[in-house]
Amino acid sequence: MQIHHRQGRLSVAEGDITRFDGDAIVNAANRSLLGGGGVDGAIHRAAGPQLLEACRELRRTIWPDGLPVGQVALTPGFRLPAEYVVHTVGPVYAESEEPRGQLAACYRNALALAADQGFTRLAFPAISTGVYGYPSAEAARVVADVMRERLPQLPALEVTLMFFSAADAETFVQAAS
Ligand code: AR6
Repeated sequence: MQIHHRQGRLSVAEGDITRFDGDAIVNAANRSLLGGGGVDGAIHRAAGPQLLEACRELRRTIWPDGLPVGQVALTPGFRLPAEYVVHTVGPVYAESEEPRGQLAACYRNALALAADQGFTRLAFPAISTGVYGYPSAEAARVVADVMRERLPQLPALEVTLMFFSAADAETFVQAAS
């Protein structure tokens, strides 16, 4: 399934983000950057062990205390079809005092990094809506607002929101429209 919005520059798709063949995919990581379950685990498995090594290097060099919530870090995609991975850390919904601002920061910072790098095709998973417990419909409204705000300023970028199930994609479309 693929639903196009905003002159075709924002697509809502259902599928496995590790199969996305574009400039970059976004990873819903954790602060350690050293892998985990969910989409993070799937991305590490598909990219191969060099991804973990690259993440360890980020910890050694730029982020010794881990990646703060809402920030982004770039690695190659290694064995993934996507050339790069933009790692970010979403808020844990129940523990965050400003989940909305933090979730929006993940999307804004990933878009800004992609634009800086000259990427034209970028895919996001539904950050924080799995283990981190962010309600899907609420997250959808945050994501839609960020896209409405930022995509007009980033004319070269095509964004795909990749949902793991049709139900999640449908929730997004309902909540965002
Ligand atoms: N492709 C696309 N979406 C996926 C895939 C996939 N292959 N696998 C899962 N999803 P989650 P979070 C969806 O839990 O809530 C990890 O352990 C999933 O259905 O992966 O940000 C990290 O290391 C859900 O809608 O990320 C962190 O510790 C969405 O991706 C923690 O989980 C996000 O679910 C981060 O939790």
